[in-house]
Amino acid sequence: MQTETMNVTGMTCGGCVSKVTQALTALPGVGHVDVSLPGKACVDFDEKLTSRERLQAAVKDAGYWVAGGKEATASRTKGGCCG
Ligand SMILES: [Cu+2]
Repeated sequence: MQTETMNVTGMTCGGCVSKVTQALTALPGVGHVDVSLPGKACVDFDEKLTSRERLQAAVKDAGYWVAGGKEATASRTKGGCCG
C-alpha cells in the first residue's frame, strides 16, 4: 500500500467532500480515504491495482481539480456539488 496526499481544489462543503471520497473509494485497490476541507485528500492505495494518475482522474471526473496535476492550471468548467 502507498499513501498519496493530494491538494484538491474546488471543494466548498461537506457534500463536495463526500463526492470526492466516493469517487476515490470506487477505484480498485483503494483502501482508506480521508478527504477534508478546504482541499486535502489522503488516499491509501495498492500501487499494483491503481495509480496516482487514476486517483487524480477520479477527482477530476467528480468535478474537482488536483493541484500539481497536469491540468491544475486549466480553467474549471464545472465543480462543486452545489453549482
Ligand atoms: Cu459542495
